[in-house]
Amino acid sequence: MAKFLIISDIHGDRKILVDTLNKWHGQVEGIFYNGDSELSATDDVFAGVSTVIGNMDNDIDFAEARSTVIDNVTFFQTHGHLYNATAILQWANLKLMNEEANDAHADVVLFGHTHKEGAVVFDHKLFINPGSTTLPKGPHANIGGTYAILEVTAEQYIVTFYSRQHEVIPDLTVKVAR
Ligand SMILES: [Mn+2]
Repeated sequence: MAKFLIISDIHGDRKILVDTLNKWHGQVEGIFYNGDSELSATDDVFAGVSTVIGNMDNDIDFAEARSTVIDNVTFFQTHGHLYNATAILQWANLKLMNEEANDAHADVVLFGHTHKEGAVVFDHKLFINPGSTTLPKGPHANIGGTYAILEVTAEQYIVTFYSRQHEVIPDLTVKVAR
């Protein structure tokens, strides 16, 4: 079993990122930060963290997107604004990200931008938005901010969402077959 930490859209709230990284240090096989940190790409906090650029990031040294393979899982990571990820009345618009993810042969797609947490299977891939730790939107904004842990077992993907206090939000857990 492998675990991955996924966090996004801190918008300058460096403290929650440091706090969350400390909390999961040594317990995850990969750490993904999905954009809109408003920090420098070379900030110490990003050592060992896979990052991408968000629409509010000024440092052009952040990558636009990345594909990463860890433990036989291929991840496609991007913020979402470059692929029109924002949907007005739905959770997110996955169509353009999906085309890019197909080219990357991705199993799991990681994004942010909408500040709405969720995990869904679309076109045989698991799309995960951890939400924003700091400026949450959508029906679960009252939680006060979220991030996600993905567990990959031989048979399943399990996505668990956590609050800023690192407490599990049980109602949001998503389990899907691999
Ligand atoms: Mn944002």
